[in-house]
Amino acid sequence: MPISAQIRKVIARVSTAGSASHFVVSVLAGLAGVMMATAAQAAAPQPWQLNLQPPAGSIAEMATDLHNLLLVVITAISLFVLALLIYVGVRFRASQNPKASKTSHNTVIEILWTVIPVLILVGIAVPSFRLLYYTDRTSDTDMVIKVSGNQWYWNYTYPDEGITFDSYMVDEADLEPGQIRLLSVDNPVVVPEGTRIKLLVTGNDVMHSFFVPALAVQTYAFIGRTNEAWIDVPIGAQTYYGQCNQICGTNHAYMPIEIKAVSKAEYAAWLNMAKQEFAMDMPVVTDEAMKLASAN
Ligand SMILES: [Cu+2]
Repeated sequence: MPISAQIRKVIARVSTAGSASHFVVSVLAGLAGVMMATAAQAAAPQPWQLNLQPPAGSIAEMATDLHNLLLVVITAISLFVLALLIYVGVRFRASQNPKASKTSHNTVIEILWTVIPVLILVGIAVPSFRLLYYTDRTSDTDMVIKVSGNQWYWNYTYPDEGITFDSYMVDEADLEPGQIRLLSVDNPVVVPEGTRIKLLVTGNDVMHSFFVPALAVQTYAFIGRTNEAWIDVPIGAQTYYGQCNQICGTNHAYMPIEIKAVSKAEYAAWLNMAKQEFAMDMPVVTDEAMKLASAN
């Protein structure tokens, strides 16, 4: 069942609980509305956007599901605590309780307020760890892209294809129709649709962070260290935008990420062009068995 349908179901259930929950219903309905509205947009931030960007691929879908589950849990807990506070405030107000109770212990309640939160946390840990280990599994990928953070641009290397290129933000004055201010770049990362891609993320100077919200990937880029991550690019021509997510100096805001998912045929055509334009200096091992994607 899609998440929006799940939320509607929760709303329907809450609605039957009575008019006291009217406010919660409005808030949840609003959130569901925003989620459905954003679901049709591009993989870029929208003006006045609430909630996450529409998820693309299995990782982002799992992350969004976890986020929505936690939203329900945290809303329920907050409302429960609020209700308790209002109850004790009214029930035990000074005018009705001139002689205050001296009660300081209640074993049953103390056990309950320890055990129930523990059970909630264990319940949350299950989907949370499932997602964590799923994002960690980088062996089952089709291709490899090495991402290097620099002050203030990204460099992308396709080791198996023998290409490498820098990717700079397009200045506002040079924007062409269809390009997005602060997000479009001169050389986007072009990838074939429906592909699982291993990312090897590193840095050449200070700390950066490779962050593409719609694909639910965020990996730090350190000098002298290579972090592995993977993205599950779904079927469909789509451009995914991201930004450096670690303050890295004056132009931190001006080193966006643009990942362009295209059809396999378009990718092949781009690769032909890229092999001319972005060829690496070093000789490359092209033997199928030596592909990095197959190395675990
Ligand atoms: Cu940065």
